[in-house]
Amino acid sequence: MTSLHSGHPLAAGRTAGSRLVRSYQGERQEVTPVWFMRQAGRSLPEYRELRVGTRMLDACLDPAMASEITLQPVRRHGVDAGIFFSDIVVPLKLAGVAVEIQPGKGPVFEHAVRTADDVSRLEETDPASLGDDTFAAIAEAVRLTTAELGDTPLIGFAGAPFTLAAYLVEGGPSKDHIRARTLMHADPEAWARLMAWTADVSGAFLRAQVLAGASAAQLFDSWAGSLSLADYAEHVAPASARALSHVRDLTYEVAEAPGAGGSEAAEAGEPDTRNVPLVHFGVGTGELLKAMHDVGADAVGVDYRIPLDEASRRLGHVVPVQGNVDPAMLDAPWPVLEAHVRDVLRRGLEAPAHVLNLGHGVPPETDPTVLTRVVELVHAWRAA
Ligand code: 1CP
Repeated sequence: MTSLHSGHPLAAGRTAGSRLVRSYQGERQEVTPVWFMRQAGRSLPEYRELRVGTRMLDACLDPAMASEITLQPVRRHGVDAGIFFSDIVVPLKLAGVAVEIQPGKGPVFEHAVRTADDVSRLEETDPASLGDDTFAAIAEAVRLTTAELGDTPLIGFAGAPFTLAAYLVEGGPSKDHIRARTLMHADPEAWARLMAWTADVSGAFLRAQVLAGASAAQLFDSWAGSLSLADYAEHVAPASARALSHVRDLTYEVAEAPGAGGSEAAEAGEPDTRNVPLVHFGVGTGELLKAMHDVGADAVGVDYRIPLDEASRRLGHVVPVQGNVDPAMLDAPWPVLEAHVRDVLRRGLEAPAHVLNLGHGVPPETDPTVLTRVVELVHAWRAA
């Protein structure tokens, strides 16, 4: 176990009692916390204005800009967390992989990784050599952001090895990630090496964010839903566990005055040591929820395809859930959206705790005033 430094927002007590952190730790809050995947980005006019003339990955590596973009949706919507503005391919770029993000398309790689030799070329960069200097711009952006956020937690994130491999093997976005799924069977040894390398690079990126001040971390395995449970368990889950192991050891102590709403341990005068909460999310992963929890996550993100009560049942009713408003509903008439959000909140009661989110990212054409209204609705809602 490794203690976070005393100035970290969790260790210093600024975010340890927040609705978000407590919900991820399974303690139901009177007010359900809410944030949105892709809350920073093209739905916000202030984002589009700031990004003019700056390429996506340059924006991610400019600490002042990345920090400002992260803060924009927190100021505007009053959400319960910031999600660090970056991208899942940023650590690959920092590890020397030639990648760019093309507007309207997504990550595109100069060289696709298709063979064992291609994997060996990646391995010429030893992930263990990626030190503080590699992630200096990331750590600086996180520090700038958490200084502004005060007692609102920042969520750090990284891409899970499979989702990153889905881009690396294809060389860019793909529909069914078929080349990646072929490689895992055609050359399981090369596949395992690719997954281990990616896990360590992504894990180092996640660790840099948490050490610099993030109060929770989310692993995005966005495309894991294209896998069968058997393939996930055999060829993917070990690497996702490996990615999370880079932050699993990070702990802090909750120091609350007895009787001030502190934990049982604190009230009994015992040290209350907790780990930084880890969330695991994927799209179309209804069949994988249990396996995705088992890799070492504290909470599981659920997309909009299965209701939260069913997701909670599949997780044995013991795992905090996050989700799962259908992004398509954001453009529906307010009464339709409102009824849907209330339904999600009610179903979320089946889990020990619930963080309201979308089932996937905010669509770029979303009217941002609708998101603010959803936040107000969630914050005003109470379990009957
Ligand atoms: O120029 C632009 O504005 C490009 C659009 C954009 C943005 C705003 C991309 C390209 N990435 C991002 C930021 C981003 N990416 C965040 C920011 C923080 C926030 O949520 O507010 C996050 C968490 C990501 C993570 C990410 N990138 C994921 C996982 C989450 C998810 O949406 O499933 C994935 C799959 C990517 C790849 C990616 N990057 C960008 C695009 C358009 C894509 C998807 C491409 C595809 O469809 O395959």
